[in-house]
Amino acid sequence: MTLSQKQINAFNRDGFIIARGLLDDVDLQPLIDELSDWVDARARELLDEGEITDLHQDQPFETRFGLLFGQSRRMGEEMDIMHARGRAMFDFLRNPKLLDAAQSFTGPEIVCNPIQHLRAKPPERFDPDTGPSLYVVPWHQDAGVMMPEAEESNIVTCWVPLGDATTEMGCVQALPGVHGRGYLRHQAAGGTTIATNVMPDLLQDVEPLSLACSKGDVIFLSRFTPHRSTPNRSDKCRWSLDLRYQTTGHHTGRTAHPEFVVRSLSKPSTVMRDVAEWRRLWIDAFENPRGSAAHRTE
Ligand SMILES: O=C(O)CCC(=O)C(=O)O
Repeated sequence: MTLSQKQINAFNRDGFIIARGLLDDVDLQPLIDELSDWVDARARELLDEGEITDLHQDQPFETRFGLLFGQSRRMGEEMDIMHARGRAMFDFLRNPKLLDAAQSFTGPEIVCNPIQHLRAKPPERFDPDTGPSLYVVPWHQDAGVMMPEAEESNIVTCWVPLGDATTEMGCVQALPGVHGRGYLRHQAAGGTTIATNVMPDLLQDVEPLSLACSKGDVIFLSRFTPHRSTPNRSDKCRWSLDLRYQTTGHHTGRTAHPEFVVRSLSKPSTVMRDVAEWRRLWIDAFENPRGSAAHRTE
């Protein structure tokens, strides 16, 4: 189902919307099962290496990763879409409900943009670092993590919780209405791209909104909407995907990594349906680096 005109108007006004109940367990459970298997296999590797001592195999999806991460931060290594390259993940990237909604912004020719992440934000007690990380992200616009060539590209961010993502769990926060100011200058920080953030003096006049979600909700964000996320003060992990879809033919902002066509009205044969081909594209990008994955800091 495409989004309603009311939802599109709200997106245009605020720079984001939460599409409540867009997805259900049929959409999410295959992915959760695949990720549970990934976590289990990784935990067994780390147990064999003597990195962890307790597999916590009876713990549910919501709590197991945090308990493992608390024993070794190496649990989080390579736990991302482009490294795990699972079949259920590939299928989810092409989920028709998600694409129908994204189509409201991109039109019917849709590419899956390669800037995408899986995040399992652990409870803060297992991740006591206070600095920016993949899990606690400073204020930024997605335009700030793209090459400047993508400034005109029609790219929408879809933030998909795989369970509840409450304020206590460190949900996304956004600044309403600021997307209308266009690209705001960003700065690099801490020597890591994870910390790219909007110059603080550009953001002082707007009150942040917490975008708390229930499982099944999806947040759509403009690439110019400043957003961040806060530490997870609960006992559960805050699992989420952040995906981006765009109009086919527009610059992706990340030429080092592969995009692929997920929907096409005019050329249906260009749609990628083969998980092996998707995996091959990512492996090739890592083994034969080219193009740019740089963030934007001017
Ligand atoms: O998931 C988060 O905590 C932050 C996500 C984010 O910053 C993004 O999707 O650009």
